[in-house]
Amino acid sequence: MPEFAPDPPTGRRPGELNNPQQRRLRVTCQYIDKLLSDIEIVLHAAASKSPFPRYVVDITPAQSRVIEDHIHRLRAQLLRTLAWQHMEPQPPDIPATRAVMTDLAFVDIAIEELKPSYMRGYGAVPEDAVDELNGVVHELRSLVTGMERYVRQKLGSNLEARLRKLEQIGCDVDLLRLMEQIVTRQGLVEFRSRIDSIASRLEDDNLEVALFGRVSSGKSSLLNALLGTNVLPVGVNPITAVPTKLRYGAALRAAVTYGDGRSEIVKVEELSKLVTEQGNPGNLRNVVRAMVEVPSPRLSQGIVLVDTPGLGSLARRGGAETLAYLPACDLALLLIDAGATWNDEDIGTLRLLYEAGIPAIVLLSKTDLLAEGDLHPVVHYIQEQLQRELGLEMNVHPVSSLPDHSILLDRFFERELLPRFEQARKLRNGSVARKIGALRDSVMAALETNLDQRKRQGAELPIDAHDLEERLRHVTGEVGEQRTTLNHAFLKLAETPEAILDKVADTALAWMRTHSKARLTSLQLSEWIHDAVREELQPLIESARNVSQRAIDALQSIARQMERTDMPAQKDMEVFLRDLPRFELAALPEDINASHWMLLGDGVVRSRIRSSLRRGIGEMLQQGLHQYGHALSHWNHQFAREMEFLISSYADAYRVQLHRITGISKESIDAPQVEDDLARLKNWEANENSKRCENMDKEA
Ligand SMILES: Nc1nc2c(ncn2[C@@H]2O[C@H](COP(=O)(O)OP(=O)(O)OP(=O)(O)O)[C@@H](O)[C@H]2O)c(=O)[nH]1
Ligand SMILES: [Mg+2]
Repeated sequence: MPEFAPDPPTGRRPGELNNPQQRRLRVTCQYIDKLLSDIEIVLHAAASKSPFPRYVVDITPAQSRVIEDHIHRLRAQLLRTLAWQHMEPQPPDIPATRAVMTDLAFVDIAIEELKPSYMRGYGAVPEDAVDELNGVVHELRSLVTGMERYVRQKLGSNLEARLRKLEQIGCDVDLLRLMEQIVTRQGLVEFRSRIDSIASRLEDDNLEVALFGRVSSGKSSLLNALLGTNVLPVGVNPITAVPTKLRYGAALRAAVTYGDGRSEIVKVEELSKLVTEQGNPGNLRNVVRAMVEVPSPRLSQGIVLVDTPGLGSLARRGGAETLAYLPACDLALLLIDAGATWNDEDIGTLRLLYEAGIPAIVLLSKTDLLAEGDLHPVVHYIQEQLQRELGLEMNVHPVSSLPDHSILLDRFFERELLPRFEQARKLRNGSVARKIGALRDSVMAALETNLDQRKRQGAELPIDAHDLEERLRHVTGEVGEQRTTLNHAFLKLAETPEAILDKVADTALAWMRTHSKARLTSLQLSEWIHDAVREELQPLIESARNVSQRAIDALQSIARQMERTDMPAQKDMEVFLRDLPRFELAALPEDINASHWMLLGDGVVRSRIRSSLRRGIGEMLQQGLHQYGHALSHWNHQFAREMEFLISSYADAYRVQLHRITGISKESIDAPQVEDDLARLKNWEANENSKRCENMDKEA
């Protein structure tokens, strides 16, 4: 080494490049590697199943191998190049799942831009193509959503873990697990969402028991007494303004959900500020639901009790759209106040429950208020009324929330509620078992068609596959578009306080003229305002129900034509429609005294009523409606998501089966494996029975 050679800068080894130069070297190597990967994609094009190939394959497999050997050498040299500068390739830092999700998000955007509203940029879309185009969009989208779901749920490992957990708590999931394995092995992805939803049903073994009854009938007090708590606010004035669920938890805890979908844990002492009419007048804070966890042994078996705001005058009116306001529940308790006179609201609520197919138990509350000998005649009278008005033969159970009368409540819980709860659980298990059975039938049908495919091709088709496919597309499109249509309508409703004022002024005028009265009380006005909002909402809810009903009808008819047993039921949809938020005005409007207008013409009186209302509550109405619009929009989002999932979980499976039958989808199959899987499904029951007998023998 020459004597005066300068020292290299601190830390630098001989022959080493500076940092930017090293970075450049690394980036270039990475870039070259990426281009090599592109070449690999080109080489593999011949083997790819893509229906949109980019390359004309002019390379033989042997040539392809030689090129790959070259790539291999080039990559080895890239590594040597880095090693020369004492560097290594950096480890990857993007999770593959995130990359897949990002690409799927772009796929989703691309699909969205096929919608008629975007297509119009290229010229008018023919009227007769609009529905089908929407159908095309939503068919594609449902597949992307299914894929996203799968990736998000940890690529199916999640489902396995869930099934294991279910097994630990004593669920019989063997058949479901076998189907999951077969579906994965045979690439029958169209069944995954249904396996998933059956697993969710099994996991959610809670059964909801909701308390109904007029304002102040004692619902909240009864729940407190039943659970040995005082967490629910009670009082003589209308109290409960937000449906509140009580479920088991190791410690007392409360959470609320707002109209915009946000949830938060709140202090138990603060609950009353959020869920009561006094603490949160007109529900200005826009709470849509509350949940309290209570450490009561009575809840530990999975009973969830639901405290509800009374249906009030809604119940008297009835009608299909009122059903939407009912909280989703498996069993209802209707409280009739022994201290009040019996009225047709109680009948109305029972009728609503009956129409919604919710089994109900009738309770006579506050029986401590009755004199000794009065209990029996009162119970008898109510039973008679139920028989006369509804034709229902029902027992009425006396209860009281006072501690001295706790025996009544205990007896009711043990002898009535628990058995009914068990019965409801059995019903639910039966329905899940039927769903699993139907799924097994359709997985078998899919496997059989795959085996039979060659035979079927060219053979006479027993059904008009083209027509069925078109109908499926129509259903998927209509349900998929519903979310947007409803959302627009809800937000529009929220921005039209003027239309509500118009309606109320009309009603008020008509009432004044027919009753020759000049005073409009604040209670009357408030009720008319609520009615007007509901009337605006009603056709929207009706149309949502109609679209959903039509879709389910269509799927059922398609399933029958395809001789399938797996199909959605109308009941599946009714549950999604429930829990519609209710509109509440923050305060009562003032009375209107119209005595000196009475002699004026209708037009003038109407416009005076209107301006007086607008002065008094215009701003409040506007604000209330605005919030209501958001709560509705959030509800719609949830409803649409569940509905789309339900529809696509069936429609996808039907569609794929049609493709199989017509030979459009040509799956390369491992025939012996398919036969084996098919045999295992076919012999499932026989095997199960013999296993059970063996076990019984062993036990004996
Ligand atoms: N004597 C007697 N009073 C009761 C009983 N249960 C409730 N009350 C009283 O009835 C009133 C109303 O009770 P709540 O439990 O708030 O009634 P609610 O049905 O929840 O009322 P809302 O939430 O307004 O619909 C309160 O003043 C209670 O103290 C009972 O069993 N016996
Ligand atoms: Mg209450």
